[in-house]
Amino acid sequence: MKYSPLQQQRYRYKPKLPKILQEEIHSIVPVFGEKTESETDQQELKKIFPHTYGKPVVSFAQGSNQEMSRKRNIGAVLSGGQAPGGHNVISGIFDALREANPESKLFGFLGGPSGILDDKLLELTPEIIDEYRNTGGFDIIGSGRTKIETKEQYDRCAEVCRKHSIDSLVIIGGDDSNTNAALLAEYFLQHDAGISVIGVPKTIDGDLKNQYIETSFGFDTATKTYSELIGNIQRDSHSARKYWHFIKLMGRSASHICLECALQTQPNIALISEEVARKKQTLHQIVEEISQVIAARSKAGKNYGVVLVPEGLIEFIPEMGSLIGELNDLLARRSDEFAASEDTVGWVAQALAGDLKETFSSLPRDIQLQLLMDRDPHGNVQVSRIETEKLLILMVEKRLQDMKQQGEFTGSFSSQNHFFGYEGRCAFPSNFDADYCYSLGYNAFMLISAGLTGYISSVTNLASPADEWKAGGIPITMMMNLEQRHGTKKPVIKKALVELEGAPFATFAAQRETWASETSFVFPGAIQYFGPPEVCDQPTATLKLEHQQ
Ligand code: FBP
Repeated sequence: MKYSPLQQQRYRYKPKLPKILQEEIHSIVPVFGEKTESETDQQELKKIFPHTYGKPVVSFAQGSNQEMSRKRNIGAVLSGGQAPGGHNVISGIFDALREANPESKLFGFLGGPSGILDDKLLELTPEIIDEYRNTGGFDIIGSGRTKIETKEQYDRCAEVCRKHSIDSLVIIGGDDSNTNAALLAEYFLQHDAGISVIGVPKTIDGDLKNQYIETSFGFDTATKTYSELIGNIQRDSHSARKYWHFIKLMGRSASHICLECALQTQPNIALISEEVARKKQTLHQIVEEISQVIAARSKAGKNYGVVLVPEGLIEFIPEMGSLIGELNDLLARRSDEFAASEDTVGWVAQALAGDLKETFSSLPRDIQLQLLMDRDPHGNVQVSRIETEKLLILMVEKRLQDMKQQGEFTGSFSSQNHFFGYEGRCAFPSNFDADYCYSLGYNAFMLISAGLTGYISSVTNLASPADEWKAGGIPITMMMNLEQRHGTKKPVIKKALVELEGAPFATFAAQRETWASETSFVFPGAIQYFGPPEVCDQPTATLKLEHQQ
């Protein structure tokens, strides 16, 4: 294997830990706080989680801890989409585990949660761990989107863990994976399996967050990577002055990524799905707003600009959301007929009725086909595969032609489309993510050694230097509510969408008119790993603004 000079340097980087976790590991004890409650549905959740609901918040303090030395075997699983820093979560668990007892072992289940069910695992040795420290990607053990949610699957997990004497599982995933981690923890307790389950908050989307999970890991690096690329495109656009760039940014549902990138780069337009939903904006209204900005800039001689489009937008536009909901249902209900049809678009168009039929039929054929592509394991349409940015370009082009005929637009409109998603998910983690992930992993071990299960690793006070971060954990049930899924009410972790009353959105909203008419582009440049802290160790604008609130 040939290592780039950067990779060789990153191997030498020593991630920072919160002060308390810098203590000799046998001198750290858990401190239990108040009992917890979920925000809503307390009684129902108590019934679903009789053993794990209401447990206290935990933090750590100095004290002698003999329990720490117990020999343990831990299994780690990476679940869902890649996010920069996953390897550091694993190295954090490994280092803590070995410091506590050099005979303890860490196993990695291969290819995500299915690795447990298929009994595919790898013992992670110091040599393997060292090869992945501070690097991006999940390739140390791979990831996957298999859901573990049935009684048979839970029993199989227990059987495989017992076979390898694994006493604890660390599930590194997003809201769905952590929901399933909580259900598994409860099941293991109910059935005396003797296996604890700890979650770690992962997702570049940034939508797994609350008071105790200030950000999910990977969001920092991914948004800095996209912002670098957006900044570069803005500079190109400002130099050539001939293109409008429409850039779709990843984020399955929430617009946190788009908002953070807008705060970092100050584009002419950034759409925020949550605002579109709140204002019940139609696709035509969105197109009208974009076209008006283009026409106004054109009058000032500026036939160029940048528009940021969040990946999840399509589902937040009311008529498109209804259409997608109906398509999800239709394709699940009449899957055989759909599969047998030669003209899938035609079959769907005749199966829809009223406004939904009209909306579907008005879309370009490529978009119609993209809306019909395979659903993910949760039954959701795969928004990363829908070319919303191209749809907007086509509609804006058409609207500008109409405006031209009416003399409302006299300039030119040439466009380029981009999608930034996979470019950011496996980047070398920023110093922030390298430190945060290592701390989350190290801390996950601390929760295991405190005898806890059904908890998620929590590292807070993240807008301050790492030394001042606080380590602890909260029961996953605390973050849950009941939601309607496939006709039944299910316990799930509430997805954190962009808060329109929050400081990040307010800061953006206060400046966007200026950004639209003037050219206020900011060029953040590439992530820096070595150099002054004000360049290398800054958290996201979202985190900073949320901490100022
Ligand atoms: P997670 O929620 O699993 O972290 O993944 C989020 C995400 O990166 C979304 O932003 C995107 O829509 C999706 O994964 C893409 O999934 P895939 O990698 O399967 O194409």
